[in-house]
Parts: sequence; structure tokens; C-alpha cells
Amino acid sequence: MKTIIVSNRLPVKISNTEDGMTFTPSEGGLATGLGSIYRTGNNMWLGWPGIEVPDEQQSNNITDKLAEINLHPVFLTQEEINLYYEGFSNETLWPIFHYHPTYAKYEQSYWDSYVSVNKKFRDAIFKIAEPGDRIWIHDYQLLLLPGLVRELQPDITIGFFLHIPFPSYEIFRLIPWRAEILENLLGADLVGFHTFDDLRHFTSSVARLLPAQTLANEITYKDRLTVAETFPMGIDNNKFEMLTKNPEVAENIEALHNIFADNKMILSIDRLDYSKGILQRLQAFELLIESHPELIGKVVLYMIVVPSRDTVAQYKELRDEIDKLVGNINARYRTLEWTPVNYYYRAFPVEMLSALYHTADVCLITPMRDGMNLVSKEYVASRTNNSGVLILSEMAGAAKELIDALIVNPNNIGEVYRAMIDALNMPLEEQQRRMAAMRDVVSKFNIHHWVKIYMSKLSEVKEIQSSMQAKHISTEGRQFIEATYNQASKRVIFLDYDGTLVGFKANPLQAFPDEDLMDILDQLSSDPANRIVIVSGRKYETLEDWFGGMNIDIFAEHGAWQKLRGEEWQRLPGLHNSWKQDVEQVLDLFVDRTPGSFTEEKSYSLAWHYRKVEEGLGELRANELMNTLRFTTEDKGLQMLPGNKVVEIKNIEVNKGKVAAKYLDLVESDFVMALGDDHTDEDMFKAMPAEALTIKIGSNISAAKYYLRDYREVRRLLRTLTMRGSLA
Ligand code: GDG
Repeated sequence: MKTIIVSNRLPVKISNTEDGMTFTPSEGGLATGLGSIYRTGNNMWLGWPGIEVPDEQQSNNITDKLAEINLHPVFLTQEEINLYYEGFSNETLWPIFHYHPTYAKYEQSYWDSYVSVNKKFRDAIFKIAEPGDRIWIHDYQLLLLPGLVRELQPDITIGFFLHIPFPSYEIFRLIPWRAEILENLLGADLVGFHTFDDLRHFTSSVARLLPAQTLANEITYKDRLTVAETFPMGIDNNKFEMLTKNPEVAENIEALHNIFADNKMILSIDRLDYSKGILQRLQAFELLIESHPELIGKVVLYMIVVPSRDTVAQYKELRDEIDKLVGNINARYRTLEWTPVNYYYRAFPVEMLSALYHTADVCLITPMRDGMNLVSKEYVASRTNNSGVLILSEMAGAAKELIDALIVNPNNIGEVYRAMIDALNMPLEEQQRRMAAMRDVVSKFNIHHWVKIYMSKLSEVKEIQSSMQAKHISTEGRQFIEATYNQASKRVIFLDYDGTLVGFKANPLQAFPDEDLMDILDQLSSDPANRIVIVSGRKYETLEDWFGGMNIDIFAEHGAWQKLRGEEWQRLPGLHNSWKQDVEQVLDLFVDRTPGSFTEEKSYSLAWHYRKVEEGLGELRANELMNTLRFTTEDKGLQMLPGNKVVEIKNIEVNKGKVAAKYLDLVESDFVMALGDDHTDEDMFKAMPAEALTIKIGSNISAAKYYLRDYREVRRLLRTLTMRGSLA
């Protein structure tokens, strides 16, 4: 078994030198963290090496050389780089995921290329993957890859991690290919995000755009479970701590101290991007000098912008605007010996970066939106004497962990300016208290920890999936049920109605039994060895209309009413109704406030239905309703039952479990089977004797022994039993 890491770019730089091509491993955070994986055994990292498709000989040469360091190239043509990478990845997904929808382009040619390059990655995976391998896919350029791989290898283990933020449903839905994207992402077993906000945006988009079942962070789609989870990415903190002791870094530190001896340094480092808030940061710095002229000659902004995507129009414009603003500030305030903004549009070696982290009194990081932001963590890790102040945007994922930073809203120029004042004036003791707390976080949740917990969760998800699979009624399970059924002569079959025998309808009255169902029930109940018992939450009048003429037992309203075969309807003794008026008033209030919801009155219960209410709002109101009624129900001896798009309030004595158990005391049986889909059926499963066959419909999380996917599978099973039963 091996692990294959897949990302758009390989962690390597290939450059042409006089001696031919040279390969420099690029030790970014991800490469360091995953180093422990891809460099061991026959594990691999697969991705684009960053150059256009070379000729065959060159490509073989590159492939061989990369193989020596466990890397495996996927070559891209110039057209693919334009359409898949610069196009769909950076001009569609990037702006949408970073809340700049006006920058997004929805070009069919971009999408087509995105699909075909994702397929190219899939083909590359299958050239090296074997059954039992684990694939870990990274980031927004490869959102379709989990689904494409799953299609060809249904059992393979696939992890996915998104490094950028996931947008809210309102923004995500703008993408014309939104459903295809989610559907393919759900090919993964585990989808990881940096923050809980990303996770909840993702699950809410899935719930709204796909016919998937979501239960907290567990998503079931097309009978497969995908778990979504947060794993805030860390850095190699030891590396940054050690770097401060490196002689080259020490030289740089000394040089910086000499140059900026009389100044406090505010440091800013980003890649050129409109999501980074660079212009707003400059405005805040300008405001600082404008309103505090005494700081002239005393404070500098050291600003590194690393070149990126500057062939794209918006990036070129942004660069021009930064040039202009920096030029203006410097032109207005510079003196003979002092320049307020020390601006560099280029990358620096990590030894210089480390020296800057070590020297800067303040690190100013104010992105408009950022998945995590590793620079903030690198600054913290480099502050080995615990001094220094981090100003951090609340929009960066890192703000969720680095809560001892000065947290700001990057759009609020005044707030950023005030944070700079606070940072420059912060007493050393407070700096040290805050920095020490942040260093603890950065050191505990480092990159190795991140890889470890991700991988262990991935294995855990695989285990959960396989334990669930055991529960689905396979061919073998079906044969076992049939055999037990055939051997028995006193059979009891408890059947819930909605969601078990018929599908779910927006209007409950439309869910009446069709001919096929009536025929199945008729055949089952005509076998003298059988007692068929319908146990439903529905009103007895409705069940009487539908099944009154059949040779079956019926429990209505969860058992408040019962009709045994050949007898009349009877109500459960001792029930009272005096509570209804008070509760009804509350329910009416919720109906008035929630379009699409309605109240149903039964003899001994009241139900508030929200199956036609906007997704999400119904669940919110249901929680609110239960909180509102909590004390009333406790006082009056009532029970609140949250069901499938319904909250039911009823007498505590009424319970499917109690009635089923009582029934079994009265009726002799050598075969008991119970089927149900709802919360209320769980009571019934729990009340069954140990040897009973309990079957949950539509979900595998249940006290039942088995599950079936939907009412169609239920009917198929019952139909088979009618045939076997009559043969026996
Ligand atoms: C994605 C997400 C998320 C920067 N300038 C220089 C330089 N850097 C290094 C830093 C840091 C990295 O680049 C940038 O960190 P980011 O966190 O911004 O990461 P990205 O890869 O751009 O972005 C982001 C991240 O993925 C991880 O999941 O945090 O939100 O957008 O390590 O040190 N390195 C060198 N010279 C420079 O001038 N050598």
C-alpha cells in the first residue's frame, strides 16, 4: 500500500542552466509537512512541474530525474495552462471562493479544459495506483479529481484538502457548474478545510444543491459516506525557530538593525492578490503618518509583495495601483534619511524572510479573505524572545487560532490604524504574554500534527464506512431473512408507513398507498402464519380509510389508538388533552412566522410540519420551537419528538416502543421483524427482542441491525417474502 499526494504543482523548481536542467525542491510548508509521507517507501507526489510539455526525450529525462526524489510529473500544454490553470482555477474559482464574484468569468472553454485536465491527473494516478493505495488530493485546481478517481476505483481511499476558503452558498451557487463540482468532491472519503466556517458553508451548499443527506458533518450521497472536517494547517515551527540562529540570518538581522536603528518596523508580506487587502493596508499606514506626524522618521512599513499572476488584467491593475499609492505616500512624507514605505515587488530567500520576522516590531497581515495565512504563523514562530505584535485580519483562517493577535476588520481603515497605534505602544509585558500564548498554539498545531490528524481521520472514516456497509442488507442478508421467515410459523412484522412503505411527499395526504403496496400488504396478510402490524404517527381516521378493510393490526398516532384485526378502534386509556390549547398557541405563532409550515392536530398529539419550508430555516425554527416548549412539556408530562421535518408533541405514555413491546407480550411469535425510517421508530427497534430483525430505512445510523436505502428496497424485500412464504 502506498500514498499518492496529488497537487497542481510539484514541490520543485526546474530551471535551465548551462549544465542542463536543475531541480530544486521547493520547501514550502506543504512540502515539509508531507515530506514524511512522500519521501518514504514507494510513496509519490504527483503534479505539474511548472514547465510546458517538453519534447519526448526531455520529458523522459525529467520524469526519470524526478522519480529519484519520489516526484511524478503531469505535463500541461500551454493551452491547458491558459484555460485550466489561469482560466477556470484562477479566473473563476479563485475570485468566487475569495468573495470577488464581479471578477469571475464563466467561460465554457475554461470549464471544458478544467474537466479534461482533471481527467489527465486521474489517468496519471491510475498509471501508478494499485488497489489498496491512498490518494490525498490538494486544493481548488483539482476539485473534480476525487469523483473521477472514485468512478474507476470505487473502494480506493481518497482524502481531499481545500487550502482556500469555501464560500457561502449564496456565492458558490453563482458558478454554472456548481452541482458537478460538489458531486465530484463527494467522491472523497474525507474533505478537509481550515476552519469551521468553510466546513459549514460546504455542507450547506451540498444540502441545497444535491439530493444528499447531511447530518452535521457527515454527508451521505449515492449510498456513500463522506465526512467533512476541519484541520487548521500549521507550519514547521522548529524550522523557523532554528533559522533565527542561522549565521546568514544573523548577518541579515544585523544589517536590518543598522539600517532601521531609529525606526520601529511594521512588516507586511503577501503574494500579489486582490484578496490580500494590500491597498487598504497602505491607506491605514498613510492615515497613521498623517495623524501622527511625530512618527515621521520613527516608523517604517517594510512591504514585500511577491509577484504573481501579473499577466491577468486584475493583477496588473492592482500592481499599478499599489505602485501609485506607495509612490504617493513616499512622495508626500519621505525625508532625506527616511522612506516611509520600503516596498519590494519580488521574492526573497527564506534567510531574509526569517531576519525580517525576527526584526519586525509589528507584523501587519490584513487579507480581505484568506484560507489560513501561514505568514502570520511564521512570524509568531520566529519570535523566539516572545516580543513583537501581530495584527491580523479576522478574515484569515489563522485568526480563529491566533486569538491573542490584535484582530481587525481589514475594511475598517480606522480600526487597522488604531491597531497599529496600540501595537507600537504595547508594553513589552503584554507583547510577551500574547506572543507566548500564540507560540504555544503554533508549536502544538504544527504541520506534522496536521498531517497526522488528517491521516488518522481518513483511516477512521474508512472504518466507519465499512462498519456501515455490513449493515446494508446484501444478497446474503436477504437470503438469511428469507430462510428465517420460511422456517417460522408465527410471524409478526411491524411496519412504519411514511418513508418506509411510501416515499416522502410535500403534502402528507398525497402519500396514499398505491396499488402495488396494497397488493403486497394483501398478500402478506393473507398468509395465516403472518400478523402484519402498521405502526404509524398518522391519525387513525386516515389509517382507517386506507387500511381499515384489511386483515391487519393498526397502531395510529404512535399507539394512542389501536385496532387489532376484527376489532374496533380503541384509545389508550389514561391519556389527557387539556394541554393542547397552550401548546397550540405557540405552534400557531411559529406557523405565522414560517411560510410553508403547518400544524396537524391528532387526538392526543400536535405536530408542527416544516417539509415545505426553505431548507435550513425549518431546522432553525424547529430548534427554536423545542427550546420554547421545553418547560411547558416538562410541566405537563409531555414528550417532544423531532422527526423527519416534523416536531411532534404528545403524551409521554404514547411511544412506538411501548406499544410494540406490549403487542409482543400478547401475541405469540417465532419471527419478529420491524421496519421504520424515523426517529420515533428507534424506540421500536430498541424495544424488540434480541433475535428480532430490525431494519432502518434511508440511513445507516440507527439502533437497527440492518438498513435499506428507501421504500422501493423495502417493497422488494416484502415482495420476495410473499413469494417465499407461499412456497413454504
Ligand atoms: C494557500 C491559501 C493558506 C512568501 N513570500 C516569500 C515566501 N513566502 C512564503 C511564506 C509562506 C507562503 O509563502 C505563503 O503562505 P500562504 O499562507 O499565503 O500560502 P499560499 O500557498 O499562498 O496559499 C492560504 C495556504 O494555502 C496553506 O493552506 O494558508 O490561505 O491561499 O510560507 O513564507 N517565501 C520565500 N520568499 C518570499 O519572498 N522564500
